[in-house]
Amino acid sequence: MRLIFLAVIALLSAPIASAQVVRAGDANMTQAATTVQKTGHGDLVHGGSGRSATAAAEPSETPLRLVYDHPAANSNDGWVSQSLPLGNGYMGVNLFGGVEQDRLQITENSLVDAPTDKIGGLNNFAEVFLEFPHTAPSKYARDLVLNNATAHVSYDDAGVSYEREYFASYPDKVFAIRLRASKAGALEFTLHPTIPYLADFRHAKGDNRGKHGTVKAEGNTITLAGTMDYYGIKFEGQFKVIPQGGTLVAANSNGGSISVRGATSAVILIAVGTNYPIGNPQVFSATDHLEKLKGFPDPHQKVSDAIAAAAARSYDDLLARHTADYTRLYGRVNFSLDTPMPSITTDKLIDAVRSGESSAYLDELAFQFGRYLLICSSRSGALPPNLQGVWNVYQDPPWTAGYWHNVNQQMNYWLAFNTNLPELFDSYIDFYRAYLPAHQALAKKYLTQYHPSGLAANGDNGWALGNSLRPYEPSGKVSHSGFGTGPWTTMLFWDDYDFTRDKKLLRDVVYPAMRGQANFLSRFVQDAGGRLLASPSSSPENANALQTVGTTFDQQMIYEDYRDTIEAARALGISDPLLPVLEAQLPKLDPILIGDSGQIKEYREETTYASIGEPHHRHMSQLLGLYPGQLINSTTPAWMAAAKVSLEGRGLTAGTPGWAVAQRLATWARTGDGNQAYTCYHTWESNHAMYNLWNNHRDSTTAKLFQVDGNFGVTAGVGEMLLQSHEEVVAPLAALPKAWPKGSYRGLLARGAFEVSANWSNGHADRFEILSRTGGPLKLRYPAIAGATVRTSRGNNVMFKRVDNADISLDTKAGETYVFTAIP
Ligand code: FUC
Repeated sequence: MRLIFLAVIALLSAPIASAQVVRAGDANMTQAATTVQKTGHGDLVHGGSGRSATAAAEPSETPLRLVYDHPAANSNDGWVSQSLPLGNGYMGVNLFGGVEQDRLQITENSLVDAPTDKIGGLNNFAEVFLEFPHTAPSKYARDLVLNNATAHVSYDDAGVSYEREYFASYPDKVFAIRLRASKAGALEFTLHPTIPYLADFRHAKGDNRGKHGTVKAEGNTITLAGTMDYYGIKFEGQFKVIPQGGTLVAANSNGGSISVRGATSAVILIAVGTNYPIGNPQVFSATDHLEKLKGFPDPHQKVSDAIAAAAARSYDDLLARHTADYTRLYGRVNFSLDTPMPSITTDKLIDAVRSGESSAYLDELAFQFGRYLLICSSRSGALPPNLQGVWNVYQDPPWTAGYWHNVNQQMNYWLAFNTNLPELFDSYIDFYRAYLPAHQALAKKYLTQYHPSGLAANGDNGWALGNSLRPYEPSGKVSHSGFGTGPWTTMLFWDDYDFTRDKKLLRDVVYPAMRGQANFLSRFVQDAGGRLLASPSSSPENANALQTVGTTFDQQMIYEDYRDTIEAARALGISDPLLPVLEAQLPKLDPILIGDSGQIKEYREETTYASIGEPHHRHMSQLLGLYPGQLINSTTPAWMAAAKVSLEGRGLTAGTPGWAVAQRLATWARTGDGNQAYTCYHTWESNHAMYNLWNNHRDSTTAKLFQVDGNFGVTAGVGEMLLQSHEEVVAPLAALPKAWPKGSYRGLLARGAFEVSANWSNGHADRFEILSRTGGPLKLRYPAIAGATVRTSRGNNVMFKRVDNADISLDTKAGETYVFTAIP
């Protein structure tokens, strides 16, 4: 058994095959596309040819593992910086991997305590302990394999090899653990799940914050169940133990536990749930906290069903189903810098980078780790990832582990599109569907408060979004952020369409969301000498939350929403009485002003750079038109030059949070400066990557704070270095740094639904392959690309139009791959 285990690891660590890029006419790709169309998407909320048709994992995939030679410490520091996160959207699990005592901490994103700004919020669902009679381990190893989302612990004790494998299955809604001993009958352990933070607690306002529950073992199953009082949440977890050989004893002396003796292997299955109804507006619309969950079924049935269905399958079958589901997403993109896996453990690798070295392997690993975390935390049928994804150990997590919309939540999804995981945005779409009615009511409330003359005669005022959303509470306006938070959010919806060209999604979801924002905003902006300005307006968190009019943040986000809404209506061929309003307002938004330092002003009242606000502030909301927006680009050279002045001004100073380093990375990439972008990446790796690669919000190793946005943000930013597609131009390797002279990638996604692969050496492209998922015109930009050879995957010559030496255009057919070689 040990041999099998080692063989699997050895396979994953096999040297990378030199040709990383999908060969022309890749069978996998075409086949996968057909399968998806035939099966009609199953779990997706919508179909359409562009959204998820893509290749399965390739054998030549870069093997990526986080590897350690010791367990995570059983402490807060251990949880934050050493435990390994797994998840299937429904639950997150932090794995410690101890020898005498393994600890698995479970999170379920709807288990929420009474919210206030700083306390309450997401709660810790369960602390699970596995105890072993092992005291003298040798050859200890712990890893997380990103290629198939499995984790492992192995060691020898008293001449026997022990190994555990862990994974979180989305299709089967369970977390699975398999324990094995190399000697028959040598496996012995006790499973002991507990409920953390059980207490009666009276909140300052008098609200009851109690949490009650019991853990009972019966037969081979332990049931952990209880209530969290404030919202009347019912929660349940079931733990089923299936040993091979030996005896099993359930006990209830000190909470429920199950002990196994004399077995050779065992499987543990875990399912969890609450009575939170995904996608149901009642949780937001009901104003009384105890009305929010009223009428929704106790989780007992769904948790029992999940456990029973999973237990009816073999472990190998569960693993195969998990792997197929996971690799269908993860395997779409490969990124290789042609570097071997280092022989040192991941914590030592990070130490080396902290001491100034650079590591191409860590560059690959951190990029794919963001994609891994999104697959673990953003699945249709569950809540979207919050500030901590789907991982929380605390009773009072930082900022309640809520959904913060003045940068954090948007950043959570930037990578979904350019790194080819668009359907993972579905969990946010479900969330939006649920919160929409409450936010339509807010649009009316804010218009009534600020601009009653803007109220719609027919009652349709669109929807307004503030900053902080929680699973049970709609957002309200806060003084430090303007209503640009809403259109910044619908930018994600537009990108979902623009990257996939899924017309059904555009019609059913994207257009109504964008239009609803535009409708509200068109009633909210006020005439000021011929200009239309948001009033009141503030630029997120800078200048002590100065409330003014027409900040660049609000004006740019409103501009982008109007422009994209108009384009969406055109793509749908629909007429809408709102469109002439938007067309008339758009030119009056005046979204960009250049100041006395040559900078993009953040405030209209600003003179020189940062004459208002902090020069090095973490937020740089005046640059959102450069990234993730598209207003500032190479066709607006004066604005681009001004954006660079502001970006230089913001700098990368000590104390910049992890997410803000990630935003600087992606924004520098949009200027085309790969070296500056890489400097940001390296800064993030050395100051913000913890030993488990989680993003440290702070740049201090003594006061660490996990926030997932920075993980997602660096992945999106690296994606922008490798491929850009704003300006309606596909531009591979648009910000390639000197640090990456040679490499390849496969399967990144560009607007227009193009899947792009590239190989380069000596800093110069050797080959591009571009799969057109939905057909249509392709404009391609790369230096001297007009001199390249262009063929279809079947080797037929392709005619293209030369715009200039670096720009060509061609018409593409859906499903065809175009191969560009001999690039001068
Ligand atoms: C915003 C940021 C902070 C933090 C918080 C959750 O307030 O400015 O840095 O990320 O959200």
